[in-house]
Amino acid sequence: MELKKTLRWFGEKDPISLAQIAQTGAKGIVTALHHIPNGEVWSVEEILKTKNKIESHGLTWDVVESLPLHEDIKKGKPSRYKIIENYKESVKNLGKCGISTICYNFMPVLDWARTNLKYTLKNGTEAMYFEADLFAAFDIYILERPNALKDYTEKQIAAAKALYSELSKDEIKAIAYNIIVVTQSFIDGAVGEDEKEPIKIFLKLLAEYDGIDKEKLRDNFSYFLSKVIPVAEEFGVNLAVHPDDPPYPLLGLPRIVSTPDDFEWLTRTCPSLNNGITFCTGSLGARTDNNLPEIFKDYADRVHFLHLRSTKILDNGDFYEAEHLDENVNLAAVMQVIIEEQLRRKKTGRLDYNIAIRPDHGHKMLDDFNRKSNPGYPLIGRLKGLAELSGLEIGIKHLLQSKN
Ligand code: CS2
Ligand code: MN
Repeated sequence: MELKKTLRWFGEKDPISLAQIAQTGAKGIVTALHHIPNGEVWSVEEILKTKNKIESHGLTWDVVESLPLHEDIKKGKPSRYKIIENYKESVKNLGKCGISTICYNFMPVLDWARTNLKYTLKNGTEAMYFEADLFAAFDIYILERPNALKDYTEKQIAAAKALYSELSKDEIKAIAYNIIVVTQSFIDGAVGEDEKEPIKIFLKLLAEYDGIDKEKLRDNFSYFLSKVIPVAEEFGVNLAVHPDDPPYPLLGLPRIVSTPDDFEWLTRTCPSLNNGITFCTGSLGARTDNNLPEIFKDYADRVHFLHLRSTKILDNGDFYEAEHLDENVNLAAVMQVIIEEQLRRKKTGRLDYNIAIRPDHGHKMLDDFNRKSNPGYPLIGRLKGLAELSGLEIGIKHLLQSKN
């Protein structure tokens, strides 16, 4: 009885192939139909094409990441009706094809946010870094977001100003592009020719959330779940929301999947176990007040998928993605509660005890520098993470068995 080891594959455009992934020790694939525009139906035919391709490499398609949520759903626009109908159709089609776990997120405008995608660590590997003052400088001085000053302390504003004054034009552009293009590529893709255009588009996207506070966003989330979860139940599909990354509000946008209080709300608003969680330790671990093994235990029965990696938080509010078993997240403690949950599921006859895990992001290292990859998704760095997690699982299982 093993946890299902998976790696993410970004489809045909991913510079890393299924043939390469098949050699890493992963048995399963996490992917999406990236060629279908957000909001449109995933047909059985399209799902099966990808499923068959994956299976031809001796792998299985275990998790969809992501069946993305159109911004109109998060904003609660009237157009959400049709988009949610399409979402329900995709859920149904995935269920029919035997793909029963769907990861998605409910972060407005942004997905994960970092200021530096290539932070070099002492050993020469590269990690992704979030510099709090630089993010504030981006918000206040590069974006010039209206009302941005209200969201920072005087000390933060002074630090942001000092940082900004030292930046060259190229550096400013690079930071804006890192933050905007990376996050936006997860929304709609394209940015135009005009240099300033990404900033203009981005500000417009932010402005569309004027008047949408935490309560309103929760209402819109609740509405979505009330429509989709009954279909998920009927077709044996589990939805698994990914936590906010980082787990706190950014750019004046509310974030509602960050803390135990949020999970409590999520469970209360839609108690069905098909309304589940992607337990991402790297994201949740970017807050020191999130006790990960405790949160996991409280919501274990609705964790359908896991992203496992660590985060190193610095005193000044910065953080970076640490080695998988390192630093602020105690992955051994988390692995132990995962295994206990797996045993509990087995005992109580639940069929979904081989929970899928993936190493989430990885450091760029060694041969990764000779090969293209999406930010956070190099081959060797993730292979290393997967191997470490597999060893941890076997070690903890061995210890638990010898105790009993
Ligand atoms: C993912 C996120 O790449 C990642 O780190 O965790 O981009 C995203 O939030 C998830 O895919 C869920 O939609
Ligand atoms: Mn994650």
